[in-house]
Amino acid sequence: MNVLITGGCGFIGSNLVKYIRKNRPEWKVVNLDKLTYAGNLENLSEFEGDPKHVFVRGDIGNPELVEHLIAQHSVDAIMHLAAESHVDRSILGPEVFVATNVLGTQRLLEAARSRGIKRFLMVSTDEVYGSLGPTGAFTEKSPLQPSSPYSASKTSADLISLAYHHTFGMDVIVTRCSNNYGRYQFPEKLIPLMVVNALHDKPLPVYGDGANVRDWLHVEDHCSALVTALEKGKAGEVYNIGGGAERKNIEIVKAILGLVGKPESLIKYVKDRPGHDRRYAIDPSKTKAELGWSPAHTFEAGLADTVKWYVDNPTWWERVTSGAYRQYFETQYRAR
Ligand code: NAD
Ligand code: TDX
Repeated sequence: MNVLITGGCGFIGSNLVKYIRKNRPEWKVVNLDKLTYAGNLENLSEFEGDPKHVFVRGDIGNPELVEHLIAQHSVDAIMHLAAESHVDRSILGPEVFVATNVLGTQRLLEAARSRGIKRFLMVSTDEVYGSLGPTGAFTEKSPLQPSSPYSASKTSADLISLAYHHTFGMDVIVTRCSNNYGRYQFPEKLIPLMVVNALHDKPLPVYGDGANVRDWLHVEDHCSALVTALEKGKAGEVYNIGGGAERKNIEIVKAILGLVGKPESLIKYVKDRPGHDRRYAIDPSKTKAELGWSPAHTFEAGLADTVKWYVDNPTWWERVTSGAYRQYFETQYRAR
């Protein structure tokens, strides 16, 4: 199997490349990534010189490049992860979210269609469903009610992908996953931001009353679900992916402080995120029943392992926060 992964240098993408190289060593991975601020090729430095990992810097919205890569590497399937992914950034500047997540996805689909790609896996999000009240969980049949420019752009990408199945008969699968956590997450998202701030004795900014709920999934469990969906999913179907670990933000922030041994006086309640979704909870029973997938990590153990990784790897996040990680592509990769 030759698989084109888009966004393979981001948080989930780099974990997915590692997961595939380890668990599907016979697969060839072509990693197409634009290396925006969120793309870090250094995450994959262990694969320098590995013929089964081909990195190409480029834009998903460049059909000539995508078509060329599909032909050159006899690509069988596409796993589409590239996106602008941060809700707060989408509030500050929505345009790039539409350009990449909506138009970029449509152009990628079109390039895939023109080259007869056998399977297209669209990595969507639980945020397409909008916000829940205190009870219940999203199923694949829940109405789509996105709130932020980010989630509206992901909903558009999700639906245009399904339209390529219904209209053109393309073999498309959509996965909708809950909040991921784990190694290599950019320190703008809740968990790594709080760890890094706590280690610097800086305030931990909690939006609103801190009682918003997210449903957490270890990134490695997401990767195993994506590979399972690619292998066993049915064309035109949507699969929810979640870890059954609902937590209030404030509970997570306090747990992180406990793990790094810092005082709760660092917590600072700040102005709420505009349009802040109150609660997400995913019902993954269809995915479990039809694909035979289940998560391997518990939240408490996974969080402790993740926090330890950030504590043990200050060089990784210092290079990310200082911007030094950008030099890696120039010196290690482009030079060759
Ligand atoms: P990320 O921001 O860490 O990584 C995104 C990657 O996409 C980066 O490497 C970036 O350089 C690349 N990219 C951006 N624009 C590009 C373009 N035009 N062409 C090529 N590459 C481009 O994101 P993530 O957290 O790893 O999320 C990956 C995917 O999973 C996204 O589609 C996101 O919507 C989805 N998702 C994320 C979560 C989560 O909790 N992080 C949950 C559910 C779904
Ligand atoms: O500084 C902060 N303070 C805070 O209280 C940050 C960065 C976040 N929060 C809150 C907002 C959310 O309720 O924590 C929660 C999680 O925030 P994020 O890490 O920004 O994630 P979220 O907005 O839930 O979106 C994530 O999950 C779904 C990913 O970023 C998306 O890409 C994915 O689709």
